[in-house]
Amino acid sequence: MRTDIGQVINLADYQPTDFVLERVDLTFELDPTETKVESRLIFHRREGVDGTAPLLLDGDELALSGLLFDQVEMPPEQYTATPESLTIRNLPPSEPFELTITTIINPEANTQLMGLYRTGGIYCTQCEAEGFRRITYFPDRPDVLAPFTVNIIADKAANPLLLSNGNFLGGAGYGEGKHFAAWFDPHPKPSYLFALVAGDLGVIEDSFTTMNGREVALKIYVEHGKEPRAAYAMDALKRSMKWDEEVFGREYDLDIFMIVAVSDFNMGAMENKGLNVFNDKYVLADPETATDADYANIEAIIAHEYFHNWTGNRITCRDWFQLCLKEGLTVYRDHEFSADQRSRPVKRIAEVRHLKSEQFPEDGGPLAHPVRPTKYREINNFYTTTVYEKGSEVTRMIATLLGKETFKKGMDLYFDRHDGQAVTIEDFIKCFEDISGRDLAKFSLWYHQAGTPLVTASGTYDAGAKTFSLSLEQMIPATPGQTEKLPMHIPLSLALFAEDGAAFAPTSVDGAEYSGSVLHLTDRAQTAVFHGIASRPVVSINRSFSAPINLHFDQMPADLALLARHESDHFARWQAFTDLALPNLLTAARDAREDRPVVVEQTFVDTLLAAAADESLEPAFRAQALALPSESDIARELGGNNDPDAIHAGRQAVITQIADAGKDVFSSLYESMTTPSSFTADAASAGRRALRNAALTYLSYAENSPTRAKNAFNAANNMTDLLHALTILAHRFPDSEDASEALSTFRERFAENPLVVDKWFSVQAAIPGTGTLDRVQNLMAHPLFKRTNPNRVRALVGTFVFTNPTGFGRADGEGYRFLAREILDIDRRNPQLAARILTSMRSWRSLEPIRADHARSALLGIERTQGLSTDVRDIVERTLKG
Ligand code: B3K
Ligand code: ZN
Repeated sequence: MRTDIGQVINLADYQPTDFVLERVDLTFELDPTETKVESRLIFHRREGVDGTAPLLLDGDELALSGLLFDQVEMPPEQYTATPESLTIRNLPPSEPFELTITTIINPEANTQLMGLYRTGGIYCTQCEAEGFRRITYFPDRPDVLAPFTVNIIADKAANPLLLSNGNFLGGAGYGEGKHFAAWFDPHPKPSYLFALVAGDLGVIEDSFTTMNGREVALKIYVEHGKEPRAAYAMDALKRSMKWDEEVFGREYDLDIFMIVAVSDFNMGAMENKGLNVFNDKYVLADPETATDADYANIEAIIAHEYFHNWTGNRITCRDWFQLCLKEGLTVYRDHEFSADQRSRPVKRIAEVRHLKSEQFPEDGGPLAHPVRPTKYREINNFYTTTVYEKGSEVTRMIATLLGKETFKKGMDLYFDRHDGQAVTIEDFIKCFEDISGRDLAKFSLWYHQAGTPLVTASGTYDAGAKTFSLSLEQMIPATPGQTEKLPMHIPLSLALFAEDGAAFAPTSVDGAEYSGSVLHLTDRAQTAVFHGIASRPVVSINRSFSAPINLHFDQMPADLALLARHESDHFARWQAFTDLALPNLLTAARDAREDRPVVVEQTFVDTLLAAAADESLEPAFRAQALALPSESDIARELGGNNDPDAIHAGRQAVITQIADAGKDVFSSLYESMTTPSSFTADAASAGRRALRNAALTYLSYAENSPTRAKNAFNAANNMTDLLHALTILAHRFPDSEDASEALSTFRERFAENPLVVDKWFSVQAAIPGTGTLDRVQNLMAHPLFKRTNPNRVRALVGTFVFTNPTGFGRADGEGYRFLAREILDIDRRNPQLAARILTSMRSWRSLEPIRADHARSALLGIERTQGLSTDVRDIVERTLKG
């Protein structure tokens, strides 16, 4: 493991390699502890490069066990091998040459889960970002592309399956008890897209006929016995393939597409060419074990990895600074896919909720960085919500600015112009500038300036002139390393409504470009004047969340109530509910802190209950309106000196008042929002379940009794309902007999199913209140807890530190000290996982002083520890400094 302080890599230092890699030919002789890797590489020196420059190859914890030059052993004085690099001198000035590099690696001992490792008897790889260098010495960077041939030799009985990227060339027996398989991937690819899987797995098979009539074999490999649970993933895959043809004109390009599900995986999934490797959490589903949210995630992640085939694999990143080129764009594509498969406004609401709860705190804290960063110490720490989700929002803004059709033409140009290349954000933007003729310089700043812009708006109506003037001002907060910010091009989707809810059509607009109902804010301050407005309008700004900004716009509750009832954009309706809810929640938190009674505004309660009962609205939308901003949303809006206990108490009081006022509405929803007894995972049924469960939550407050949730738990015939009832019992009535009984029943019923056991841990880790820390510590000693399984660690430790502000953020600081101890323990095995969990401290500065002090001490304790991984060292230092 790399435990140095990590060298800083700067975008400005980018240089192409001195040598061009022409071909890669790998042979693996698999063995649990001594796998032999023979890599034959054909290189030639790049034209114009100094004829004496050495060849530098990357390594990580490697030992060289053989090196041939054009099949002849290389004299030791010609090279230097260390665990981190192989440097070869005196190479030919221009003609191609072949190197054969042999390394021996130990997959069993690889607990970092980077490179080649073994999980549950399965060999599998994870190479992005820099894992390939843990397999063999290689120019391990995304701008080195070559076709790969892969030969795999392994014990036949233990590994009937030998898989790699590309098309299958053939296989045969190979000596006693062994066999081999050969794969060829004709599409030049960087090493991070390499994959190998070997072992004994079950499979489900299907096929897809592409738009040009080519047959593609589809295979999803899972543990034996779990095959039926991969059916939904297969269906999602076929829908993704079709959608990418219809919407982006992209066709698949190999004879076979494979997905392998494994249970020990550091993230969600990986888009290796033709051989995606997945965390089994995002493949396996059936009604008994998966929630509606699980189904939606599976659909989205299957699509995401598949879409990478064009945005990431065919066109890849020149260097890791360009990560958002593939990630932001591919998230945008998977968001659009899910919106088309489900309800567009409900999907948009969920996306914005996620963006605000995860990315906004990152952008407003010490770990803030631009969508395209300019320096890093550990690239794995930049697979962030900023790169992914804000990166997706930036892509969405291009579509909003240019309009769907021009955006599509720009994408076509990008695919045509750059297929087979490793490119930059500038290359991407240039395609849209060329196709639209628009100057996107001010827009491009979205990639380079960190921080969530604050747009302040105020409006005045002139009845005599029939004009409405809207003044807008943008401010981008200072972030680490960036104090001065320039104004950016912000597309604000905007509409004006009359008292009766009808939209005004302005006769003209000056002061700002307003086209296709998008107002273009390009200067620091601008006033747009809308002419021909017959009466005082109610303004809806940033409809569909057209720009990822914070908006300060003082609107009267009555105006918000009008938008909540009449906005044709349902996202904006939901935004109006949120804008009505937030001041109530903020006031409640302040009142709770001062021991004052909490009183909720009547307009808010009435509007919310009217929407809950409004049958013209889809149930999923109503469920979203009823799910109030979370405790961390409230903390973010309060902005500083935060007391998690007061925020929690205030929010609970608000919920109780809504529940009391709406008891009848909620019981009738609970009765009426039933679904057929045979479960279907479609969005409409999921929406009905979501609304019914929201009603159940409110009823648990109104009735202040576990009985209804207990009955719901006993009656549930699917995981969504079962888990919801369990959550109410555990979170609302943690000390009740009913809660402990339900938790034991749940554990006993699902003890053999690891993904459901994860849910059992998560529910308990999220129980509000100071007692949960003890519970979490006891659970860590439970026989079902597995420290080596990232899903399990995330389910217990991750849920606790990320989603439980009152439990984790205890006033005595015990939660922060617990985290510090766990980080050091996890870091010894799996630095990436440790670093990710440590980002839960990103908002420590906005805590009240006593908690902030405890948090700082815990962070300092980590920082002072010797032998930290580069991953954890980077996060802890930035968290303390920024
Ligand atoms: N590209 C991978 C993520 C790799 C993370 C490496 N630390 C999955 C994805 O975004 O599709
Ligand atoms: Zn991705």
